[in-house]
Amino acid sequence: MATDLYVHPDYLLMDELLTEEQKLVRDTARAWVKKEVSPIIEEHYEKATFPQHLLKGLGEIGAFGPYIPEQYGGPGLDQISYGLLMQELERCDSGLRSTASVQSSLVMYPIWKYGSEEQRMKYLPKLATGEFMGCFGLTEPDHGSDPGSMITNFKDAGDHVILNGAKMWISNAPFADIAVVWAKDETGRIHGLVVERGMEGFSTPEMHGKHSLRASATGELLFDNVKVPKANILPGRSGLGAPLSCLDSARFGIAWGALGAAMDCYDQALRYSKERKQFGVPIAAFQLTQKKLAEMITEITKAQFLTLRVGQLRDQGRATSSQISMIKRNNVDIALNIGREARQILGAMGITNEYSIMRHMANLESVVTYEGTHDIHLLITGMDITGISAFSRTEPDLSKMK
Ligand code: TGC
Ligand code: FAD
Repeated sequence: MATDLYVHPDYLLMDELLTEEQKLVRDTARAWVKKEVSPIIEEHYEKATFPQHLLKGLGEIGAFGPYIPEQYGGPGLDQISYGLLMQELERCDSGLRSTASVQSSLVMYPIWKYGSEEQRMKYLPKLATGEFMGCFGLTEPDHGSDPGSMITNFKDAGDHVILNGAKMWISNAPFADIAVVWAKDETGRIHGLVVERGMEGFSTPEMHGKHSLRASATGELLFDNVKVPKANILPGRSGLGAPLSCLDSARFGIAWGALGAAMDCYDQALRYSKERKQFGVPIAAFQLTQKKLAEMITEITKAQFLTLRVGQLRDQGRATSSQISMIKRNNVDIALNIGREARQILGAMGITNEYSIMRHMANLESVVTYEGTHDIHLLITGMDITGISAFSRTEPDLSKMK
């Protein structure tokens, strides 16, 4: 990849609404990414390897559990800082952000919110530094958008439970030290269990052949009569709402991250259009190029303010799941469209690995699917504004219609 010249677009002076601490967190992450990640990311993407040597640095910039309180080893930052960190990581590569947002929102968050004090003290400080890495097992081979139908289950066996089943498409699985796994008890109620690498009957085969998110490791989680101590069950919450509340936190980070990818594509297209000449003038002089760039910066600016507002609401404890769902859907959608337009502005150069646009586009095809597909998020908004769930397997309750 060419030298990382990224300058972030701020058309409506959003920086003025950020605190000094938030800007410091963002700028530190940006400088670290430019120095440590930009020079090597293309090679890892092409070889489909995850740059594991970056884990310590990710911990040092606060990317693992940014909002986890200091007493558990986290930096105790606010939600907007978390968002800005994810924005900077995905500005470079969605896989890098995936690793950090899974660790933060899908592993540390449930342990912090629903774990016992012993579980918090045992896992959180090591997860914050990257000494321990975690993954999150919700999706199964036959149950993706409908996780409530999962079949992974456990049975009571005295001081431990016996876990059986399989999870698929799990980010970080191949190298994770622990997995937060969602499984049904004998009554069919969903619980979170912390499964540790080394437990007999637990394996994490890597999945290969991805054309997307190639610099992130994805795997399966297989449970063959795994003995999990009861002390590893998260006691604080059960039911499908428990994993879905973790998704709220992760989707919030993804919304910021996708915006980062969009800004990177725009920034490269703008710079290229001013340098590349055809018909004797920079291609930026053509009205059709300007239309593309003008539409990109408009969508980016709208998304910046949507995302910041949900960040403010989340910091106040007022952001709803549906609001977070909307920004995840919107920001990934605009990022995909901006990637496509930016690629066209670069002509043939746009398909090469000298620029990150094509890599962003391929990565975003995963991002638009995981953490709830675009269409599932449309239906979440639909449910919120009508009061009727389109996911119902039975006749809708029309008395709840808004
Ligand atoms: P439904 O009946 O609507 O809800 C069941 C219970 O959950 C509550 N709930 C939520 N609670 C907290 N946060 C949310 N976002 C919630 N959404 C729903 C709900 O109130 C209810 O509670 P209760 O007390 O009444 O029981 O559930 P449903 O079975 O109809 O499904 C709804 C649906 C489709 C929206 C949901 O299941 C869904 O979001 N599906 C998408 C699945 C998904 O996003 N999977 C993500 C897997 S993890 C991942 O992709 C990581 S990628 C990581 C990376 O690399 O970055
Ligand atoms: P399906 O649910 O089979 O959906 C297929 C199509 O049907 C989609 O277009 C969908 O929108 C549509 N559809 C489904 N139901 C409806 C409906 N009711 N109405 C309208 N359309 C519908 N999961 C984890 O648990 N942990 C992870 O760490 C993780 N990491 C991932 C990493 C990558 C790279 C990828 C690609 C996925 C990851 N996932 C992870 C899984 C991800 O969350 C699922 O892929 C996603 O939830 C969709 O499930 P599915 O792929 O089974 O698609």
